[in-house]
This record gives sequence, structure tokens and C-alpha cells, in this order.
Amino acid sequence: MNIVDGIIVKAIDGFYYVICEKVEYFCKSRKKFRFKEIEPKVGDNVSINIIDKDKKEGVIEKIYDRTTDFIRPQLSNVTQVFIVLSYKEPKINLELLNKLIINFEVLGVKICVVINKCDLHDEESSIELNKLFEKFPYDVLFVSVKDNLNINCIKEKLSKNISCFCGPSGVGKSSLLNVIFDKNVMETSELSCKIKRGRHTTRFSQLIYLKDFDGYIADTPGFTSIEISKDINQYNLKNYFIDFYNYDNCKFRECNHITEHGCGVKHAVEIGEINKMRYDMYVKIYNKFKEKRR
Ligand SMILES: Nc1nc2c(ncn2[C@@H]2O[C@H](COP(=O)(O)OP(=O)(O)OP(=O)(O)O)[C@@H](O)[C@H]2O)c(=O)[nH]1
Ligand SMILES: [Zn+2]
Repeated sequence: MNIVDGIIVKAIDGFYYVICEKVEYFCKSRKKFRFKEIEPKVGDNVSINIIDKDKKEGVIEKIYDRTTDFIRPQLSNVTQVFIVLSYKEPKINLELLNKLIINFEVLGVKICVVINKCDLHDEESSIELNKLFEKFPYDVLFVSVKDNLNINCIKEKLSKNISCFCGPSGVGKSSLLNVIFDKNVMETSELSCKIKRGRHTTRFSQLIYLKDFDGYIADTPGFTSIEISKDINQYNLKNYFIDFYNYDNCKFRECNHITEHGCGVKHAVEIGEINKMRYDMYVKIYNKFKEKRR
């Protein structure tokens, strides 16, 4: 047995491409996973048994526990998401942004907000935008694919992560992926011709290894629109607003930070310590949950 650990970067019709120490192996999976109802998935850390070193073929023997498990796109062990938006065209959807953030907080991944198409902003909208994101509890990168502005700031964050881009339609996710993939992609195509893609091929998201940054990135963006996670309700919603943590010294222990007196969160909003848009979105989403219960 020649067992090595690696990561699944691509899955096609029951075959898996696994990178182990920078070499890509073409693998089948042991049937035993099917009995346990676990399907190997792109992003999985696995052990493979190399059955032919020259042909680079192996069998997946073990799937390690997943730290995160995404359904759309099908990806495991994502460590970081970039929520991509534009301010003007299309107009920014703040409710979607905050719902995505809540869901990613539930999943426990790092979050970075990217505002693309900054080339379209005049001075007035730049000022508005800066104000909107003042004291925002996550990194916000203002970029432009068109003007190649701050793309490096995104690239720097890719190191040692498995990253995924998401956001609504038309904001420039594919354009961003294209500039990032340019010349950074590991040459992995030598194995691709081994399987001819049939008409019914299901193709999942693929991870691209960026050697310059030693990071993986999903080649297809996800989460174009979103339902809020089923784990969230009006009572625990506040726990997923990380910006409230330092200010929840409220008079009432069960304070929901809505109309209660002596609320530390509301006070922090008033004195500008908590971002107003974040708080307004919290109230909006809270009220929607409350109405649903009626
Ligand atoms: N002005 C400007 N336009 C951009 C920029 N980046 C992308 N675009 C344009 O925005 C449009 C949408 O870009 P895409 O990359 O297809 O956007 P997407 O988010 O992948 O869209 P979907 O595939 O619908 O999810 C295209 O016409 C791009 O040329 C930018 O930085 N500035
Ligand atoms: Zn409160």
C-alpha cells in the first residue's frame, strides 16, 4: 500500500482528481463510502492508495471530516467567501448582503465583501459608499476589474485558503475569477483527456490551485440568491451579528435590541460605534421573522 493524503479538486461521474503534494492523481472511490452514504466531494481532504505511480492512478481510501459543507455549489472545507457586489449597476442589495453574511456566519467561514465596478463611481457615490461601510465588521474591498484596481488585495487573501466567490448576477464574479486565474493556474489538464465527457456528465464545481498564493479557489461562483438558513429565528438572529458582541451590555439579559430600554446595541448605533446599515438590516430581518410567526 502506498497511502498519501491529498485534496479532491474535481469530480466527474464518480471519478475524482486528487492533488497530493502538487501531483494530480486520477482516482476511483472505495465503494464503502456509498454504504455510509457519504459521497466524496470537491474540497474533501482524503487519503488515497496510489495503484499506479506512473499513470498517476489511485483509489480514495478515506475521507477526513469536513470543516464546512456547502451545498450550492457542492464544496467542502471552504474557509473563505468573497461576497461580490456592485454599488450601481446592478444596484447594491443590502438585504441580500446581510442575509448572505448571516448564512456564512452559521457555516463558520471567513467573510470578505468586494464592491466591484468602482470605475463607475463619481466622487459623490464614493463618499456615500464609504459612509455606508463605515465601521463595517468585515473587510470591504473596493475594486474594479475594468481598471485593475485593488485586485491584488483580493489575491493576497487567497493564500492558504479555499475560497469561493458568490453574489448576485451581473456584479462581475466571472470577470474577477478570470483576472485572478490568469497565469496562476496549475497545469493540470494532462489527465483531462482520460475521460471523455458524455452527454449526461454531471460536472461539479472545481477547485483551481493558485501556485503563486498557495491557495485554492472554486472555479464557479455560487449563492446567487439565498434563503436564510433554517437554523436562524428571531431569537438567535442577534448571535450572528458579530458587530453586536462588544455592546450587548443591555439592561435586560434577553434583550433583542429592538425597542427595549437600556439597550447597549442601540446606544452603540446612536454614537456611531455600530454601522447603522447593519443595525437597520438586523431590525428588518428580525421583523420579518416576527411577522412569520403570527
Ligand atoms: N464597469 C465595469 N464593468 C464590469 C466590471 N467587471 C465586470 N463588468 C461587466 O459587468 C458585466 C457582468 O460581468 P460578469 O463577470 O458576467 O458578472 P457575474 O457576476 O459573473 O454575472 P452572472 O454570470 O450573471 O452571475 C459584464 O458586462 C462585465 O464586462 C468592472 O470592474 N467595471
Ligand atoms: Zn439590547
